[in-house]
Amino acid sequence: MADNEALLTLEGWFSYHDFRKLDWEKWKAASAEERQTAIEQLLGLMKEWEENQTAGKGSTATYAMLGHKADLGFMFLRETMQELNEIKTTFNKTRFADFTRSDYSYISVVELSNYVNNPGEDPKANPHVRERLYPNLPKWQHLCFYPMNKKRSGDDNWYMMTMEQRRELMKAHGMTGRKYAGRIKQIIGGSIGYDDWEWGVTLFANDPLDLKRIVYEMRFDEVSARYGEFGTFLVGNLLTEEGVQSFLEV
Ligand code: 76R
Repeated sequence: MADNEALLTLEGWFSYHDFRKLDWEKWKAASAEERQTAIEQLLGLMKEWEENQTAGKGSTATYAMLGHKADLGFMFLRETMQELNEIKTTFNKTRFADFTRSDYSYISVVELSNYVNNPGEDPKANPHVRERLYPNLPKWQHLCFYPMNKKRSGDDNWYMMTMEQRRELMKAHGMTGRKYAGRIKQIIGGSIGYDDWEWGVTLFANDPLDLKRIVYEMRFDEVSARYGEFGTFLVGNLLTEEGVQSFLEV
């Protein structure tokens, strides 16, 4: 048992965000037949990802990303890191992958921290906890992803505070979060040891303004105002299997 209570995190599925750019010039120069083969291979993969989700062994989200940072955004949740790498390799072996470049990716593991818990119960036996550790990613209209740290600078050092102080701040954070119940679904991936930031935050919403509202409102919570440091933000629109054909039609 860890001496440091903060280390008593719960981990669920491993997570891989893959943000890809499409080489439109190359895509448009390809023959219609080549493009169709590539599209079918992509749709084939999407079907496999769907089957994996139906089998309860993971979950996948596919989004068309806005702006210059990426064209496609995939979020994969799987039981092992091996599977995450197989997904990457299988993807890269398709014809479709030849038209894309992975421009940004993020590795983490779905995490629940130990700031709010019910002492005495086996957390993994609780269906609500399991739902959060092994979430079915919702097919909501928008996804937002950004990485973040908790500050370690001068007097504002998250890691030098007591568990009680951190618990207090996280409680207030949770209260703000709860106001968005049913409108925002958030997945927190712990990425210490795996990637360049400490957490990867994924938010899903049907109303894109809810993404802006929650992130803005949280900026006023002490834990974000004082200790939050944020990386690059990406936002996307849901890309369904039906949407793929028209997205890629030239
Ligand atoms: O799990 C819980 O519901 C308990 C409360 C809770 C914890 C412990 C909680 C609730 N979060 C927790 C942990 Mn969160 N969260 C973020 C962001 O942009 C920003 O300022 C922050 C980015 C959002 C938008 C968000 C949403 N949360 C964390 C952690 C780990 C911290 C650590 O361990 O030190 C991070 C980095 C983080 C960041 N959070 C909620 C939400 C929402 C919507 C909720 C309410 C969930 C619910 O009640 O269903």
